[in-house]
Amino acid sequence: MAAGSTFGVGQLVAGIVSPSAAPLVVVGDAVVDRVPAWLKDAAIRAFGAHDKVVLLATIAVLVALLAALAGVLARWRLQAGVAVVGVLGLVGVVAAATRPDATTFTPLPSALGAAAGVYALVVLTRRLAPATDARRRAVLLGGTAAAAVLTGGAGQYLVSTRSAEQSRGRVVLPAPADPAPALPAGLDPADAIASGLTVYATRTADFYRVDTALVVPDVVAEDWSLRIHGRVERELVLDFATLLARPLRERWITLTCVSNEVGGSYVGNARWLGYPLADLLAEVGAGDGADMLFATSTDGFTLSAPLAEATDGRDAMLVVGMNGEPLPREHGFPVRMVIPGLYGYVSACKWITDLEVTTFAEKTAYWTDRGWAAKGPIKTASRIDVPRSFATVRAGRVPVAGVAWAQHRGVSAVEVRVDEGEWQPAELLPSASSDTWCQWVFDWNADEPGSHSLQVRATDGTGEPQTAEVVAPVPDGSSGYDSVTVTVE
Ligand SMILES: Nc1nc2c(c(=O)[nH]1)N[C@H]1C(S)=C(S)[C@@H](COP(=O)(O)O)O[C@H]1N2
Ligand SMILES: [Mo]
Repeated sequence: MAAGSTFGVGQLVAGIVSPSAAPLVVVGDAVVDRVPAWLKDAAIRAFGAHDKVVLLATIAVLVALLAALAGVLARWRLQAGVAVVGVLGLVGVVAAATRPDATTFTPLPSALGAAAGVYALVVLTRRLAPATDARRRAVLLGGTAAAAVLTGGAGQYLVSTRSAEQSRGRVVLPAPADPAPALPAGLDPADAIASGLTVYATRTADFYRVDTALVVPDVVAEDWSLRIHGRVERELVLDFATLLARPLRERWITLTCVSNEVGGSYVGNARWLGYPLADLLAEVGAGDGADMLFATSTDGFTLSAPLAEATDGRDAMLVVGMNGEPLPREHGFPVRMVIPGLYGYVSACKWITDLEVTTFAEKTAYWTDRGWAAKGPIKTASRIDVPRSFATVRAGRVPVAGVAWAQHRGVSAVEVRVDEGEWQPAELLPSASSDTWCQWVFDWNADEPGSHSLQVRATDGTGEPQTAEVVAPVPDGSSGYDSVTVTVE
């Protein structure tokens, strides 16, 4: 009963403080962070997507056993029982205080929950002397249980209204002060799309997702804030309402992952609504020898973005909207970064909560510590979508089509060659800006039956052709020509 009170009160306080501060959740997260990699891998192998549920259930069973022990001990010596509940509370408090996103309030649910547990244990032990009559016993135990269920239920209700999904439902994005340009005519030619060409504007539901988060971070917009500090003249703490009240800019920008293989699908184009990073950095007086923005997300992920690219006039933004809607949770709700021209791992911090103006000499970020380059400009790339590799096509005119990107430099030409022959120009379709990919189409006169290879290459806006050098994604992005093999009948 005392343990029940602990969780009831803990949940209620978590409902007020923050859902992720609930005692069971902080302990679970702390365990996930501390278990050795081999055990983590074994758990994922054994339980798959249920690993988190199994972990929480295991902790709950352990706590229930310890609670029973505390109850038995308390009958013998009250202090011994109190000590067990106290130690449990302390474990919760320490776990809470050491979360990467901990605030002064994070340990509160565990601390107040433990206090309630100790109080219940003391009162129940004193009043439930062996001679207590059955009615009085029932009233005391029933009352404690009801109080635990009521506080826990109220806490659960508060937690649900404070979940990120509910918070997202409450967000009303303002109209952009500086809207995205209308898309040019001639995109998405119907016949090429029908045969498999990627659409220019990626649907949000189809947008690739890459991150290190085991579970999507649950960030409530009303609780969110971003601290901008480091080599600045004045620190700034920005909350969500203040950010939305600023004049926002909307732009089409194509995101690409550094781990995208040649011909791969970790690339997508969306309409992002946000506030210019350059304006924010000017406001705080960023400088003092800084050359890097060190961004941290609520779940502890970090990235290093070169300051030069964030402030050179391109549409580097603190983003709140994607395709006319609040950011989806898995794409960083409530706020993420986007910098055109840089791979996501050095520019697109989701669930961002801290931005330090610093130097590459002073700090290294998550992926750099794991062998990836500290800076990640996007390499010029092109991809063949149609025909699919190993397709069989009828002899005659065969439509070939795909996409090409060289964000911020733009794509000036796309060429196709058949069986490593002469490069022939493809038709480049228009795009919103040099910060997005563009579609291309090529009419192949396939008159020779048999197996043929098709290759593509793009030239960027500076006139530099895409490199033929075949390299794997590690450490700074893949390169080489995309190719497909088709059979002409
Ligand atoms: N917090 C956080 N932000 C992150 C990452 C991450 O693991 N955690 N991954 C980055 C990488 S590698 C890429 S490619 C982009 C992908 O953004 P998307 O999932 O919205 O497509 O997010 C970037 N931002
Ligand atoms: Mo990435």
